[in-house]
Amino acid sequence: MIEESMIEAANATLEADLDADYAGLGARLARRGVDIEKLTARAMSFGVAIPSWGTGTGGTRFARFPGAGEPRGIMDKLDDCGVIHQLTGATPRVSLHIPWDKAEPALLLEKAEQVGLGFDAMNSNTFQDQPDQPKSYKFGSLSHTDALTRSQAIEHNLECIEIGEAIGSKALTVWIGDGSNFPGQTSLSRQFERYLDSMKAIYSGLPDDWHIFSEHKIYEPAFYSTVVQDWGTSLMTAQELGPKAQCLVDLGHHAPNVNIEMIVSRLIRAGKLGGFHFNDSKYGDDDLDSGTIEPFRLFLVFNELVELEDTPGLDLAHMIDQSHNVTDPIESLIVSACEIQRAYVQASLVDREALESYREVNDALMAAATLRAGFRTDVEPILAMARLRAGAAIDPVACYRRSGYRARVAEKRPKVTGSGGGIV
Ligand code: LRH
Ligand code: MN
Ligand code: MN
Repeated sequence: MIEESMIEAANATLEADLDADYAGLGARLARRGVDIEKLTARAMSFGVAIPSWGTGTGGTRFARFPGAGEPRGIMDKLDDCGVIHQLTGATPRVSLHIPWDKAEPALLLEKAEQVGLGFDAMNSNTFQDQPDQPKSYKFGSLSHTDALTRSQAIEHNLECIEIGEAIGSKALTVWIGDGSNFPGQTSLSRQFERYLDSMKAIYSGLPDDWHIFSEHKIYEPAFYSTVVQDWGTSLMTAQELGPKAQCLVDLGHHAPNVNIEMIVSRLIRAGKLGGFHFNDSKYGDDDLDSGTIEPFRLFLVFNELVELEDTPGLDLAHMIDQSHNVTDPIESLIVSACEIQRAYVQASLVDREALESYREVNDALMAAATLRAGFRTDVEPILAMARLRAGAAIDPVACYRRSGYRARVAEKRPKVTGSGGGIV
């Protein structure tokens, strides 16, 4: 972890400027009838979970170029996540992926407590084969034609729930790579039936206070058809399973230009939105840092969330799901967490009464302008003040660089050489 005194010293050099910026923004917002303190309180209450798998350098199917001090396993990953939360104050939980992060639950809990973190949704993995696994997932997992392969995948998901229960998680996210690469390769209808039956078996093992999230993705690794390819299939699944089943929206899992904020709105209407995997993309499931390509789209998603935040039962799991190829993953995750929090605060300062009144009289121009006014407001002083008040860093990336954390862990963690593709 980073020394508290180091964060305090870094903040001390920036605090006077921040106070001035905060006062200036506060005065400007007051003229718009907005109380800056309310926004800062909202920023401080916001949290997004870090994906354990995001702390290592990712890769493409062509190559992976690891950096210095790559985490050796889940304990190192939790250390890195602890640093991210220390500096941002916005990432209080970690989402684990099994079996990548498999460890003794007592040790996971001990480490999490030591670094000040909790656990968010568990993720199962039936999109890869593990060395000691009897049945292969080459031709599918929960929807496989072979009953024994399906049972193996079901058992794995039940094991994820068991580990999750022991560490205080309350949800399981299921994403499968099942599908087909050739027209005719599989029965689109029977494959989906098999998937539903398997999901029902997992659902029946779900504790009462848990949720199961179905995560859709348009394509990849299957390139002709994917079993859970869109929110329609995901919603159908969640509705068929029952009240503990909900849909998870990964921002990168849609065709280009799809109106994701509208999907969000529809899923909330159905009472079936469970959570997010935030990331950004240009072409496909690029897993780029949140808010770096289409910040306006991220804002529009949060605009729906804020507009509908009083919907009874709405309790979302906000998680990041990124892959970092050319940056230090800790820095990318810090920046992403701040960008997601930024979109939330920007959406929170939209004048909803004015927006509604323009909508009522079909004043499209002023409605759009009212919305954009939120997006165009530079809320950085609010985010920085929220961090300062939480004991985090005013400028988290600068503080992280100055701390020398990466160099320090690189001394302990063996150098990893580049290899072929893969996401872990
Ligand atoms: C699939 C996905 C899913 C996996 C993760 C590693 O593309 O988004 O959430 O669990 O990536
Ligand atoms: Mn995802
Ligand atoms: Mn993905």
